[in-house]
Amino acid sequence: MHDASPLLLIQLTPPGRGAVAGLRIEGPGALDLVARYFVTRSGRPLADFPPGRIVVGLFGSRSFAGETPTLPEEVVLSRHSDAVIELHCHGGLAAVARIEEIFVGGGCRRISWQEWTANQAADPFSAAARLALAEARTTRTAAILLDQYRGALRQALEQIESSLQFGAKDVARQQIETLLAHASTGLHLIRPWQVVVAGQPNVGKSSLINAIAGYQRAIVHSTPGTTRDIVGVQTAMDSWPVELFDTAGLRETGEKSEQAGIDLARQKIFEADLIVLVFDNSLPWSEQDQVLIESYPTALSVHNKSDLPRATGQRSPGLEISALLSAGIDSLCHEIACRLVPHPPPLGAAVPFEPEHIEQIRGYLART
Ligand SMILES: Nc1nc2c(ncn2[C@@H]2O[C@H](COP(=O)(O)OP(=O)(O)OP(=O)(O)O)[C@@H](O)[C@H]2O)c(=O)[nH]1
Ligand SMILES: [Mg+2]
Repeated sequence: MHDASPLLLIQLTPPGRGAVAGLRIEGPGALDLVARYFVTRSGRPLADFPPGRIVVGLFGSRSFAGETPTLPEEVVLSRHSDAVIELHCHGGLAAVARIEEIFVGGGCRRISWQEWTANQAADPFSAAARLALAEARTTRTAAILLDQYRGALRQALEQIESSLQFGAKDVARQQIETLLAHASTGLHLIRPWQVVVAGQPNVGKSSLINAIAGYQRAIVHSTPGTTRDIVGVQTAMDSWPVELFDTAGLRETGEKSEQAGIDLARQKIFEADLIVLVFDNSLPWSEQDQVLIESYPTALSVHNKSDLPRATGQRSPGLEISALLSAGIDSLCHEIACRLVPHPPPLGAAVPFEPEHIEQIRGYLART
C-alpha cells in the first residue's frame, strides 16, 4: 500500500480492451522508477534522451542495465520532464494490469483519471466541467461545458459576489437571473432530456420512434395495443441530447398486461420533460383525442399518417407528419428542441450545470 506516495500512476485511456493504453507516471523520481524497468531500443539510458522525445523500447518486471527485461512488453515512452512520463502500451487488459502492478510494486499510488483531472483544474467549476466533458454526448453540449471549463461560470459568480460586496443589489439580482435562466439547459448537458411519445393505440407512436431513430427500434403492427413496455432510444435534436420513449397506447382495457403497459406509460409521462401526443390524421377528431389534449395541455401535438386522406372535421392544431414516409420528421425534431431549450445560451455564456451550482446561485439571491 502506498496511500501517501507522491508518485502517482494514472490510466489516461478508458478502462477496457483497446488497441493502445496510456499510463502517466507523475511525481518526484518518476524517471528513475521508469528507467528501472525500461530498456530503450538503442540501449542508451533513458535519461540521455531530451524531454519531449518519443522513446521506443522494452518494458519488463526486472531489468539490468543494457539487458532485455524478462517478459518484455513493447512500449513507447514520452518523457515530459523527470517528474512526468507517459507510457503507451498494448491496450489489452492483461498488459495494462501487469505494467500497473509493476509500478505499484515500485512505490506508485494509483489514482483514477477523475481524481487526476480534478487536481489539474484551476478551480472546482473548471474541474467539474472537465469531468462532465467526458460525458458530453453532442458537440453543442461539449462547447458549453468547454466555456465553463475556461472560466465562464467562475467569472459570473465572481461578478455577482463583487456586485453584492459593493451593495449593487439590483445588478446582482439581474446577474443571478441571467444565470438561472440557463439552469435547466445546464442540468441536461450530460443528462439527456426525456421526451415521451404518447397517444391512443395504433396512431403510429412506434413508427414515429423508428423514423426518428433511423432503424426499427420498436415493433410496429396494425393491431392496436402492440406496444406494452417502455422502449427508449438515445438521439440528438438540434444537437441537444434526447432520450425518446415509446409507450403503450392509452385506452380503457380489461386486459391485465396491456393495463400494466398503460400504467408504465402514465408514469413515464409524469416524469417527462416533454410529451409528444400523437393523433391519427386519417381519423376524425374523437372525444378521447380531446380528453388527451386537455389532460396534457403542455404537450406537443402531432397528427400522423398525413400520407392518407385527412379526415374531415375540426381537429386541434399540430404538426402534420407521416412516420411511414419519414415526412415532417426534421421539423418535428426541431420543434421538440425549441420546446426543450427555448433560449439556447449564447457562445461563451456562463451556464450552471450541477445542482450544487444552482443551489449556490440561489444562495446569493437571499443576499439581494
Ligand atoms: N399510412 C400510414 N400508416 C402508418 C403511419 N404510421 C404508422 N402507420 C401504421 O399504423 C399502424 C400502427 O403503427 P404503430 O407504429 O404500431 O402504432 P402505435 O401507436 O405504436 O400502436 P400501439 O403500440 O398499438 O399503441 C401500423 O400498421 C403502421 O404501419 C403513417 O405515417 N402512415
Ligand atoms: Mg407501439
